[in-house]
Amino acid sequence: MNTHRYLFIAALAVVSVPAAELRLPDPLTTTNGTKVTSVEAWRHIRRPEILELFRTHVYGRMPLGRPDNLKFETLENTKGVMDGAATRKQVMISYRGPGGEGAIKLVLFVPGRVKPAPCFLLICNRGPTNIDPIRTVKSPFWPAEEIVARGYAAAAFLNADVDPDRHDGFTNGVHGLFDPPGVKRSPEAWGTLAAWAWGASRVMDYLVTDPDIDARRVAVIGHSRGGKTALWAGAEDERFAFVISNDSGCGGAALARRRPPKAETIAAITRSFPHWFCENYRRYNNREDDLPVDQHMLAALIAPRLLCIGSASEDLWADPEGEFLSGVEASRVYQLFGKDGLKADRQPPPGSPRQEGSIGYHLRAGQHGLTEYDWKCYLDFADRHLRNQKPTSEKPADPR
Ligand code: GTR
Repeated sequence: MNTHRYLFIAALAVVSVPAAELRLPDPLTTTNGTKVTSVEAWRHIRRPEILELFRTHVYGRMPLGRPDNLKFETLENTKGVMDGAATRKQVMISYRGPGGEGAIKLVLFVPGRVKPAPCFLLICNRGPTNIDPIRTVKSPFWPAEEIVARGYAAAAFLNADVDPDRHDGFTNGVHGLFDPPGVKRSPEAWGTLAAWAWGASRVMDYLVTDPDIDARRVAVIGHSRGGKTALWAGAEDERFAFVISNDSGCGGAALARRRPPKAETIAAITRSFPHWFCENYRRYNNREDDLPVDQHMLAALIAPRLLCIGSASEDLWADPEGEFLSGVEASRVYQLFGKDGLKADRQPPPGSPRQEGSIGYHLRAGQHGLTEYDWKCYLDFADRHLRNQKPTSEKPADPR
């Protein structure tokens, strides 16, 4: 190898692809090259096309929506918890497939003074103690007391109830229940992130039946692998009015094409977590430019609904700037709806959240995590944009 070529490769290895040279696919040009200039064309042509591309190449296709046999069983309904501020409910959401039965246990605190209440649904990927219903442990990962004090219901479930976070050849969790037995998996079959997103939609199926909840104002929130899941849940299920991606990184909000030196890449993530995505995704290992989508198009699938992207300054593995740029690039789709997306052309410094438009962004000083500060940003954003979204008596339809 000659020296020039060597230097060129060395330079590539330490600098991410500059924004102007990213050659991102255009959310507003259809696969056959037509420009999308109306909400109708977005809704009926380009949005379904992008959704299908993400199913085929990234997350895989869910084999079913709401199972006919979905059941809700209220295990507990206790008024006057949290010093009288809330009612605690625990609900078992169960389903059956050819491979057996499964269930998600939902923990829900409803504020006594707001009915029906808007709700934050946390996809918890950090074990049961973080969503302790009894509140012996009050984890900053789920500050249920603060959420309730702000007038929102706090709901949470464990991702592992839906599908354990282990690569076992897709035999456990909902894959084992619903995937046709004895049939070779398609390269587009759903991975574990899609399974968790499916679980979030089943929780939504319950929330629309609970008169204490205003199902038109439900936020879905997740951290890291949970943040990737929240984005995909919001893309697949438009009943979520607000989607929150906290430090979601690669396969979440971060642009795959940027490849900054310390960030996770498609090759790295499909090596460490082969079960998260569909099999096709690994075809783009070190070939990000060939992907027909990038993650700003996932953010765009949330339009015109509310979206918050949170990053942490030392969380280079998640590429904070790439997460920010997704929000910026998705904004053009919000503009099509006559809305501001993310009102910032430069990544704001730590501690200066941008919350003016329908896409919020904040950079927190510090490391990877979902902290009280992150929650404060999301609750502030909700106070500004979600709280006054008119509650209606009409329930949103199940998209499937
Ligand atoms: C990391 C993984 C990330 C992120 C994170 C998490 O190990 O590489 O993509 O999802 O785990 O979920 O905390």
